Amino acid sequence: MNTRRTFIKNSLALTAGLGLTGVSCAEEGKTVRERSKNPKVVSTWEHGMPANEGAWKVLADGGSALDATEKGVMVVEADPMSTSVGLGGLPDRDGNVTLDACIMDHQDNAGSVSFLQHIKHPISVARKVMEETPHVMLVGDGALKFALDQGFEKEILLTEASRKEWEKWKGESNYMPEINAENHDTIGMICQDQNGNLSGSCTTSGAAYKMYGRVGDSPIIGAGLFVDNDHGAAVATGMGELMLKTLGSFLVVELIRQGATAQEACEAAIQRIVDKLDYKSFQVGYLAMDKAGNTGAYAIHPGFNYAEMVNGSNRLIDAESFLT
Ligand code: SD4
Repeated sequence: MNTRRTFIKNSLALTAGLGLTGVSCAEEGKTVRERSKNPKVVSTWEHGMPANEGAWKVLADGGSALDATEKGVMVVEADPMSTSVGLGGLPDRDGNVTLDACIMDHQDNAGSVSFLQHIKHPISVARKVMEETPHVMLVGDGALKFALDQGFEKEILLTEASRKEWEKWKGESNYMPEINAENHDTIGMICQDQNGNLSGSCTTSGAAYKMYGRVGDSPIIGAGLFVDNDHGAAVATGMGELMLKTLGSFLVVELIRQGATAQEACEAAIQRIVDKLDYKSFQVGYLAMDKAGNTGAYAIHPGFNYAEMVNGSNRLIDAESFLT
């Protein structure tokens, strides 16, 4: 029987498994963390640096974590030089740029779009899905129709540079996603505002040269992003199939909820992949923040980094990894 008593017992077993000792507990198995009210933003990869600056403008003005996390990743979506997100994203194997994005606020609201074409800011469409529809997720033509109805403009997202890369790829047509491709992959961002609220966003053009219709982890709530304002938030980057099979971002936040630090939770979620899946040829990176503003990050391979901005100061930090 699945009783609360069983749950607490399981939580304690998990907590013990993580080696969590010496934490203060208001209730068995629960770590007590004070909510931080010092705004903070973290986001994946080097392109997180300009994205954080975008988010910071909102946070420094006393804006919400939700507005900040949308505005922050929009900087990268609009950058044609970033070939893994929005405009200029590398296409699928048939030459279509198809985008995935999701957003989650501090009240457990979520919105997502997937397999969306022709719209430069999928994150803003995801937010509209969250705020203007009774649904969480719209895909493909339905997502495009909704975006156009909402006043978004149809644009050509395949840049000349990305088209040339695709033409080159077609020579061999070998689908083998690169580890840490150009050091910018999906952008995932977590913001905390002056009220201590957490929100997160995740946006990508997905794996370059994927099959037409392929959807990764990034638009899937719990895989590419999860926010639980009472405990913490997590985002993922890398080979989406691995996060989908382990529901990685949810797992990270759930472990934080059960008492792990953000760092321990990211490490445990990578360990889950290592224990169960063929991981050696693929990169996955998790980035997490708990409600006290503590961050954690961990990857399978070296090379994953993230940008952290607090008190107006932005810096790039190398994450640790399972393989060295
Ligand atoms: C995805 N996590 O769609 C994203 C980005 C990616 O290789 O594919 N990177 O899986």
